[in-house]
Amino acid sequence: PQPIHLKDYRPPEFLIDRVELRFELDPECTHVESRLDLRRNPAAPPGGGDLWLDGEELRLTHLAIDGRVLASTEYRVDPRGLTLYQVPDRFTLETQVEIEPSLNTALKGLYQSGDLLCTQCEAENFRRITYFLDRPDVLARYTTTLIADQARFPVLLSNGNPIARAELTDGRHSVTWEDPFPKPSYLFALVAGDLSLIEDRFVTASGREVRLQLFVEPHNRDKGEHALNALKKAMRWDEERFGREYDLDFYMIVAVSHFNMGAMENKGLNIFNDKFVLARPDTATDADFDGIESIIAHEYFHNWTGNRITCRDWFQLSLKEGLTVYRDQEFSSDVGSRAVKRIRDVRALRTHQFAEDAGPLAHPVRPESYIEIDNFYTATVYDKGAELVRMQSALLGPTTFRHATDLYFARHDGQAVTIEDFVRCMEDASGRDLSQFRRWYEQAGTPELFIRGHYDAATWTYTLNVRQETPPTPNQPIKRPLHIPLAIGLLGPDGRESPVWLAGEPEPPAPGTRLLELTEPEQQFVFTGLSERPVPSILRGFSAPVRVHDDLSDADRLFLMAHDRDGFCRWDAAQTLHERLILALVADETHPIPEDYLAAFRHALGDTTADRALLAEMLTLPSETYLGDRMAVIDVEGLHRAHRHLMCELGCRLRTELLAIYDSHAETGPYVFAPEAVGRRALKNLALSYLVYAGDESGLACCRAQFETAHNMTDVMAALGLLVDQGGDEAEAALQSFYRRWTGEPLVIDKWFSVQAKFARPDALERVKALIHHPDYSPHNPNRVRALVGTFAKTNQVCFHAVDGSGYRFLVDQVLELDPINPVLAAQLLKPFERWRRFDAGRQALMRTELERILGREGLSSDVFEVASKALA
Ligand code: B3K
Ligand code: ZN
Repeated sequence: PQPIHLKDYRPPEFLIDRVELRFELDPECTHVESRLDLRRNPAAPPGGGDLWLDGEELRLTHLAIDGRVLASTEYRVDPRGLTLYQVPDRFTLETQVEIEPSLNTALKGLYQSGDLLCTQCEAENFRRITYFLDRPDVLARYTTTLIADQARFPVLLSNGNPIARAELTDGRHSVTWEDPFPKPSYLFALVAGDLSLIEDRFVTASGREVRLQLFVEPHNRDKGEHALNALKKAMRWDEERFGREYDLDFYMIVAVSHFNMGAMENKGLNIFNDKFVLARPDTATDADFDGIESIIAHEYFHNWTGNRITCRDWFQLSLKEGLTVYRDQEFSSDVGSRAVKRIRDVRALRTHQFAEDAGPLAHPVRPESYIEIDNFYTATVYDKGAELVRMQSALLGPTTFRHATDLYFARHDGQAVTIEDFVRCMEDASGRDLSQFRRWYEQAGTPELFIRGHYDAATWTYTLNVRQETPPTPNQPIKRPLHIPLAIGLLGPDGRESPVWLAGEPEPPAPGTRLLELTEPEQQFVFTGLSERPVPSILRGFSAPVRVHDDLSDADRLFLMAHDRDGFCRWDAAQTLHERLILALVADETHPIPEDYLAAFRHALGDTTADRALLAEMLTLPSETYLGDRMAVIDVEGLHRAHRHLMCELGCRLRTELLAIYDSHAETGPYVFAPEAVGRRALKNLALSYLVYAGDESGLACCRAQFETAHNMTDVMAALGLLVDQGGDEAEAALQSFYRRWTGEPLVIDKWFSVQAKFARPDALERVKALIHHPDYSPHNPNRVRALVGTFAKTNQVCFHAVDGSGYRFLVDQVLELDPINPVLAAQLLKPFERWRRFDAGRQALMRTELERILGREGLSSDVFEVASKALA
């Protein structure tokens, strides 16, 4: 397979103004008729006169221009598309094709999910439905008629508004939909099936009524309320915070059980992985409720950032994804706790994106080339992309940033644009020069900041020396300095904020956070007016996606953990303390647990006024995967031992405080999903886990009781996980009763699969292998595959990286089996191999052999080929 390059972008030679589609739906054989009004693009340089249309896996049965059927000499069909020789400047093209949704196991284009038919067109799958200029810079108005058997497919949906319905004589019916907004083909959607409708309404700021329609399979009717509430919150928030109103009369969401990703923002008709829609307190955890709220919001926000203004080409993917992630993060911060949201996002970024940036598939937020665009829906494009928007909002300040987004919406509505267009709006609205900032979009790799502080008692000054350096990444050996916003505070010995007063300024500013701007390889900042050595609070709110190496002492960190007003920095100080301790324990098992560290923990647990969720985050140890990335060579067993040892020590030495937390945070009354209640459950279950890891008998008793009696899935799963981790008959019995209780709820059964894959039990791999043959396992359901195989490879570091290579062989066997079925999913599963060079020589050799085994397979998909070959390069 050949890579595609950003530098080769050419405007389309033809444009499509109108699209009329007619589907005769049938899982075995669907007929698709299309009429396209095409015209030469005045803005494109003259081409050769031929027209290329994308089309894959289509059986062409009819082809006509302006009503005249083409002779076989006038066109050519190949596996990637159709060439029409010497076409007029303006014409109507008619095609008819046949497709087979029931055989579409890749879940790209039109496919069958259970008894439903649905579509996934982003990025380049519309071409699996009909011949088209399947690129995001071709925007057209669509009218779509769906025809299907009325009994089997009573609900027929597509984008926009329904404009006609008819019952046909042969038991079929038809519905015609019209979407008034021009859109790129990747936003096309249709759904057909026996769906149950849950309806609500929303009145927009300007007084228009929008009908909100959630379609689920009938047995899931009782699991839609949370998603609809989240949608209404998101709609209101986007009006208030970004001035964005919804633009159609209907907003439809359909939940399907077979889906490669989280959800899809098709215009007016979102299609969701049902995992991110369906929730009831007894079936979904707090994390599930949270995920639903943010993904519902994310897809809704795409209506403006993605749909009204879309991407010119797929290299610009972060234009819509980075910006929309930023928007959903802000939404979650506003409706929940800002500090906790920030901490979770930073944890995810540091665990996944930093690893990506440090590995063989590192790429800039705006990549320069790709083989398979499906491989570029990455943490870098999404989450680092969101950080770049966040940094621009910080540099501009809230008011100017809002002017800048207003300008972006006004200037580019209805267009397919580039990241450059977005940054230009930031500049034009603010008058700032962001030319150096743009490097963030081009340069891969995580910048590192080396920060040294020096206090001079004679002059009452504190000097911070900051050096920045970005390590080389594949194909980018030389890195240039970046424009980095660095938010800092200075704390006095009493814990109060000092003014961050730069020498040379006539007056001190008010005490609090100050945004410094780094632009040089090395810079010095001299702060004045400090009668005592301050403790610096560095990178407040995680103001830039960088790694910081500072010279603070453990005592400084304990001080920050206790006093910093910035929730993120308080958490970060605690995390660094945990990390240093665990790494010290890896080096020396007998390393003592410092008394002041224990005292800080004890103090935090005793502080009844502190935000429960934030406390839980602070007291959660960094994961083994994250800690591995902090080592020169990942010591798999050593890390696991040290991590366990510390959990166990904390459980023993803080037993009284932990039991007190457990008892005082018991669930009373019915489940509510609200920040306070979620925080209480998180802290309680964290306390329980320390106690159980310590082998504490009362802790174990609480755990058993919680598993038996809890009414919400958060508490049930917390207890079940701990029981499974302990192993033995009790674990087996708990798993059996859980399974019996929840057969018939696939999303809960996913949890049953994943809890068995997750823990570092000696028999974990054998168990996972056995579960592959369980009647409920299917390689055709991505959620199930991710729950079992994905959980094992991504979170069970010890067993996946077993020194005999058994984990690697297992994963590659699975990838090779899945590749012909679903290449997107197969490539997703390969992700853990991207870190292969970070391990010892023995494991590296084993992983290399497995990656080579993949590349030796004939007929590999381009998705898996790209990941495996780049990983080895
Ligand atoms: N835009 C979709 C992702 C599509 C992935 C295609 N391989 C979901 C989202 O980011 O909202
Ligand atoms: Zn998105």
